[in-house]
Amino acid sequence: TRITVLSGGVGGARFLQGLLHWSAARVEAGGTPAEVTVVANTADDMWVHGLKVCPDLDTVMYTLGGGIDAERGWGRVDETWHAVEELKAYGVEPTWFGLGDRDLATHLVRTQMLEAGYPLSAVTEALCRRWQPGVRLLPMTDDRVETHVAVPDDQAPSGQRVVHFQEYWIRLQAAVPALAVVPVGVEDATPGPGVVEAIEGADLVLLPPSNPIVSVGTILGVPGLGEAVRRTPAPVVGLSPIVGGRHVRGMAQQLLEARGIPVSAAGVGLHYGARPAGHLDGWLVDERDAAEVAALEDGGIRAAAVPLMMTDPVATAAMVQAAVDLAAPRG
Ligand code: GDP
Ligand code: FO1
Ligand code: CA
Repeated sequence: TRITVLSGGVGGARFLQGLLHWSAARVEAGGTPAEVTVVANTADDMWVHGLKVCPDLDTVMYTLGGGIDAERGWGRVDETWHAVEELKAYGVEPTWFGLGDRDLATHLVRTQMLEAGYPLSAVTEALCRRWQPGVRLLPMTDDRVETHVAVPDDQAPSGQRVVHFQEYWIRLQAAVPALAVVPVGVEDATPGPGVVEAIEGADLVLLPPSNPIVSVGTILGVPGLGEAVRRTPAPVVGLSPIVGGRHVRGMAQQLLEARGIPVSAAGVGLHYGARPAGHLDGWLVDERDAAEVAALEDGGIRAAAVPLMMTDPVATAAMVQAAVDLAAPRG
C-alpha cells in the first residue's frame, strides 16, 4: 500500500510515528508494509546566521530517525546551546531563535550542499541517509517559500508590520493577532521532484492533524500540488487538529481566526472541502466532536468520530486504522 502524507512538523511527525507503527503491526499480522511518502511543508524555513533551517523537514527526520527531543517536540535529544550563547554574547540578532549545537551540524551540511548547487530535495535525501526515517521524505518544493505574518505595530505608518512566521511563533509567542498570513513565493513555486507522482500514484492520501493554514494549507497552495490532491484516483482522508473547539498544541486557533475559519473540527474539514472542488473524501473528528459529523456529511464529506489524541504510537496507529476504514467503507 502506497500512502502519501502531507505533513507539517510536530503534529505530522507524531502522526507518522503512528503510521509506521500501524504498518509494522500489519506486517506482523502477515500483511505487507506501507510504502510511505511524506510531502513536507517548507514554508517555515528560515535563513538565520547564514544557515538554512528547515524545521518541519527536520522535525519529521529526527522524530522518525530517533534523534528528536521528544519532550520539546523539535530539535535534537541531548542538545547543548553553546553556539547560540556565544552568538548572544556578540549581540548578533536574532537571539530568540534556538539553534542547538547538534542541530547546527544539520544546517551546516544543508547550507553547504545548497550553496554547492544541490536542490533541497537532494539535500534532504542526503541527510536522510544518516537518519533512515523509514519514509521517503520530500520537500513540497525546491523553491524558496516563506510564510510571513502581518502583526499590529503602533509605530508603523500603516499600523502594521510583517515578521517571519518563526518570529511570530517564537518571539511573539503568537500572542498578538495575525492580521494576515502570507506564504511568500508560493505562487511561483513548483512541486518538488516526485511530489505530484506520489500523490497521483498513491493508494491513499492522508492529511495528518497538522496545522491547516501554515502546514497543510501551504503545501496545498503550491501550484499543481493542490490540483493533484483534487484529482488523484486515491481516496483522501484527513484528521482534525482541532479537538473540542481548540488546537491540541501550537497555534492553529490564532491562524484560523485570522482567516475567518471557524475554530472547530467541522470548520477545518469544511474549509478543506469535499473533492473535487475541495481536498477531502473523508474527515475524522475526535469523539467529543461527534455532534459535528452531520455538518460535514451535509458538506459532502464522509465523517466519523474516534479518539484523536496522539498520546503514543499505539493510540495513533488506531487513528490510522480509522482513517483507512473511512477511506474504504465496507458494504
Ligand atoms: P508544527 O509544524 O510543529 O506546528 O506541527 P504540525 O503543523 O504538523 O501540527 C500542528 C498541529 O497538530 C496543531 O494544530 C495541533 O492542534 C495538532 N496536534 C498536536 N497533537 C495532536 C493530537 O494529539 N491530536 C490531534 N488531533 N491534533 C494534534
Ligand atoms: N521552537 C521554539 O519554540 N523555539 C525555538 O527557539 C525553536 C528553534 C528551532 C530550531 C530548529 C528547528 O528545526 C525548530 C525550532 N523550533 C523552535 C520549532 C519550530 O519553530 C516550530 O516547531 C515550527 O516551525 C512551528 O510550526
Ligand atoms: Ca511547521
